[in-house]
Amino acid sequence: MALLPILRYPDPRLHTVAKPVAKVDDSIRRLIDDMAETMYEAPGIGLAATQVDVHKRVVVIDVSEDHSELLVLVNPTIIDRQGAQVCEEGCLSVPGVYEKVERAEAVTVRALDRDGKSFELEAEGLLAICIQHEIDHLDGKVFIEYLSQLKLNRIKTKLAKKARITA
Ligand code: GNR
Ligand code: NI
Repeated sequence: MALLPILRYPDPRLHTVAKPVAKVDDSIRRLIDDMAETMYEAPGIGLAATQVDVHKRVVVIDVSEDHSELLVLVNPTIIDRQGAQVCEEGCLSVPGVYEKVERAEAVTVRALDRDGKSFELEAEGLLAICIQHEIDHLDGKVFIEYLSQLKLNRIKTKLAKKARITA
C-alpha cells in the first residue's frame, strides 16, 4: 500500500474528465487500496481517483466513524435522485474551505465493486452528498464551482495568499 499525493485546487488536472474502467484487474485493486489508505490518512470521508492524478472512474468512500464501511465505486452512475439538501462541504483538494452546497437528498447509484461485479445502492444524507461530490470530481468538477462568482473569487484569493506563505 502507498500514500498518494493529493492535487490541490486550482491545479488544472482537477478538471480532467476521468475515463471508464474497462476491466477491474489487480492494478485497479491496487489503486483502490492506495486510495483508501490515502483517504483514511488525510483524513477524509471520500476520495476520487482524479484527486490523486489518476483519470479513471474510481471512488472510495467511508462515512463511518471507525473506518469500518469502505465503499468502492468503479464506473459509478446516478440512476435516480430525489429531494434536496444543503450541507457545508469540504474537500481534500481545497483545504480550509467549507461552503454550503445544495444537492439531492437521496440518490440511487449503480457501480462495479472491487471484483468487477455490478451493484446498486440507495443512499441518503451524508453518504448521498459524498457520492455526488466524488462523481463530480470524476467529471472534473470541484464543489466550490457551484458557488457564486464573488465567493469563488474570494476563495481563489485566499488560496493564492496561503500558497505564497507555504511555498
Ligand atoms: O472529507 C471530505 N468531507 C466532506 C464533507 C462534506 C461534503 C463532502 C465531503 S468529501 C471530503 C473528501 C473529498 O474531498 N472528497 O473528494
Ligand atoms: Ni473532494
